[in-house]
Order: sequence, then C-alpha cells, then structure tokens
Amino acid sequence: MIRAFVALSLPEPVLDALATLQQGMPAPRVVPVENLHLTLAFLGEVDETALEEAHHAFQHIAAPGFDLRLSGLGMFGGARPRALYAGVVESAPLRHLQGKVETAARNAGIAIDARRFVPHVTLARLNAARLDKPRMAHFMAGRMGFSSHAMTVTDFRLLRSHLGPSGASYEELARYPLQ
Ligand code: 2AM
Repeated sequence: MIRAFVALSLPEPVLDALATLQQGMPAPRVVPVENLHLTLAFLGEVDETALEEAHHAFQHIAAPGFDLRLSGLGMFGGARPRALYAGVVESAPLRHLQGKVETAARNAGIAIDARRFVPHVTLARLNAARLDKPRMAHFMAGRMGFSSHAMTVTDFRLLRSHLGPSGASYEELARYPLQ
C-alpha cells in the first residue's frame, strides 16, 4: 500500500514568507519548510492498481493555470486545536481544479473525505492539552494580516508520504501541468 495525496507545491518566495511566519510559533511540531504544500486531496493508503488508475485520470484533467495568494492564519480543531494553518484567498479556479482531482480519484475507486474542501497550508501541528492558549492568541493576533505574494499555479502533483519517527517525508511521484 502507498500513502499518497495530491497537492500544489509552493514557490520559493512564498516558502520564505511562510518560514518567516513560522518563527517563534509556540507550537511543538512546526512543519519543515520542505514539507509545506497545499493539499487538494488526501488519497490515504491505496494499492498500486488504484493509484495507477488515479494517475491515469489525473493525466487527463484539463484545467487552466491560475494565480493564488495565501492570506491570514487559522486553526483546525475548534476547542481542541490540532493544526495551525495559513489561509488561501478564495479562488474559483482552485475549487474547480480540486473538484476535478477529487472526482478523478473517486472514479478510480479511492474513497476521499466527503468534508468540504478548506484550502490551507498547514504550518504546525498542535497538542491541545499542552497548548499555551494566551501565547498562541498573542502570536496569531500579531500575524493575522499575513499575506503572501501572488503565485502562479502551473501544475499539481501526486506525492507519496513516508511516515517516520521524525515525521513525514514526501516523495514526488508525478507532476501534471495545467493549461
Ligand atoms: P494537513 O497538512 O492539513 O494536515 C499529507 O498527509 C497531506 O494530506 C497533509 O497535507 C494533510 O493535511 C492531508 N490530509 C488530509 N487528510 C488527512 C488524513 N486523514 N491523514 C493524513 N493527512 C491528511
């Protein structure tokens, strides 16, 4: 089985801005800059045949390239925060592409989370029990105005996730150009 997901990679200037944003973050597990990405669909643990089929379908996705900008900060988990992320300025072409990727994966027999897509870039994982809430609130308040440069999205990627004792490492399996 292969643990895989589909994501957008981020250009160097955006990664630099995110690395700056991560400085002093009161979080136990800050995502290493080389792992930062915007997930379009988490495929989970899939067998090679299903992944091949999904890959074939991704190759046939026709969608235009587009510009995208990251903006603001948010937390997932409600009362038990589990992740801190950079938000994404609403983008119809992003939703269009994400919908196509999700449909292609489903048609290949892969079960995708049915929850509404919330575009984001996870910056740190949190431990709700050990979170210093006032410190985090202060950290976030000072950075809510965060906004990245616009970036041009020209492709999307199929990535494999290798889980290890020191966290995940990602391997690019394929790249699909946009029009
Ligand atoms: P996250 O970074 O917002 O947590 C690879 O694990 C990517 O797939 C991550 O970006 C992760 O999103 C996303 N993902 C979505 N659902 C997941 C799940 N159930 N388990 C692991 N990763 C998931």
